[in-house]
Amino acid sequence: MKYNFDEIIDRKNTNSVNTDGFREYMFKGRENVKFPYKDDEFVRMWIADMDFATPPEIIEAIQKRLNRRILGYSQVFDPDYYLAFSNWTTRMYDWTFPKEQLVTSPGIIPALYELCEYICQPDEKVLIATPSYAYFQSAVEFNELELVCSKLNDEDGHYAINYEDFETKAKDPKVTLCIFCNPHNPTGRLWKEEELRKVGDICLRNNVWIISDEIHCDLLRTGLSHTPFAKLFPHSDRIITCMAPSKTFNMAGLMFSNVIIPNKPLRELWLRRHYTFKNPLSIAATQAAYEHGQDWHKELLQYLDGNFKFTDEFLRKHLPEAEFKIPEATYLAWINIREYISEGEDVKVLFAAQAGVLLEDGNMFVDHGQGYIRLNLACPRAVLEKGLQRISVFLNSHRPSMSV
Ligand code: LCS
Repeated sequence: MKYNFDEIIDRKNTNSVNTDGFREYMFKGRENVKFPYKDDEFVRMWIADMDFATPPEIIEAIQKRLNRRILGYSQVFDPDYYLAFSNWTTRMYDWTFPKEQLVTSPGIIPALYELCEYICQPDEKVLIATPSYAYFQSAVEFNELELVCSKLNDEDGHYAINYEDFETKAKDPKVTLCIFCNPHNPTGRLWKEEELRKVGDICLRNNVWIISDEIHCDLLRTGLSHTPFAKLFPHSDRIITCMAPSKTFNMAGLMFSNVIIPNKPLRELWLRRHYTFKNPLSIAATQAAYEHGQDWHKELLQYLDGNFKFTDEFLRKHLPEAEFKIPEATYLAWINIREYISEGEDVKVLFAAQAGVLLEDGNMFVDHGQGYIRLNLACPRAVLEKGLQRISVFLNSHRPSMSV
């Protein structure tokens, strides 16, 4: 390996949410909870960023831009930015899009907030599939729109769309937008073409716009490939694609994402309303990621494959009643621990207090996540091993019958 994913990097005192902000972010309102661990004694497997260094090619590009010494108002003017990104999408997904359809945003979350406002009228509803990344709900409710949830079928840990339920909900004339996570956080499903086609047909037939949030689309198990939703419906202008370098290259703090809006009036509304200036370091970094990040990305996927294999073997051996399938996408492990935990237990606090592990409780994913935990596996193997060991020691001594 050219890059060292085993390196343990100190993130303390870097204003990182992961290390410096977890108390405020995870335990807001529970300030009285005391943990028998110091901040840097926790194993952190919660928020979805990685404990690996951002690729050196990106750091160098930022340094090069810094050497130009002036950091004034900036936007993307260089046509090479579009070329870099569209070459990436062509190489990775055999898909591209016209240059004029590309806008950028300081993140996909802010884009979701804006797009809900621009697409929906005040009394309309937005359809999502649950469990779901919680910010989908926040974007909808912030805009005072109604959230409509279609539960994914959980067939022994394999998640699938319940088309009948999805269509019934999409048929409601007040449902005008679907926010669809492709691939899916938290379950890690990489939707097949036929699944996307069915969902797309239902939405478009019922005049429902689609925002396809594809932020996890580069984080697949080796050998698998991602299908952009919009690729399957080239004649529709009602599918908006969100992609970003933030998850792929561990640069979420640079706040720079791509939004592809084929519909002209919507794009013009976006351009009129959206704050136009960009961080010059983020532009340089993102362009470098798409131009020079390929080797690092390949090795990252291999390392993640190894972390998933390790986790799978570990769970089979030490927590045989946990249900887990290596996901097709994301660096997140969605694990059913119903056999070990009682309903109503404060899972996040329990793991922090008794195992010294920071993780996400399935209940944080809008609906339909009860009994699950989500672990972020994008960390050095030694950290992963430590985290899993702590989890297994804790769960094996904490049967539901023994809980208070
Ligand atoms: N969309 C999805 C599906 C995500 O999973 C995340 C981050 C974002 C958007 C955030 O986009 P940004 O605004 O950073 O461009 N997911 C996280 C998660 O599951 N835990 O921590 C972050």
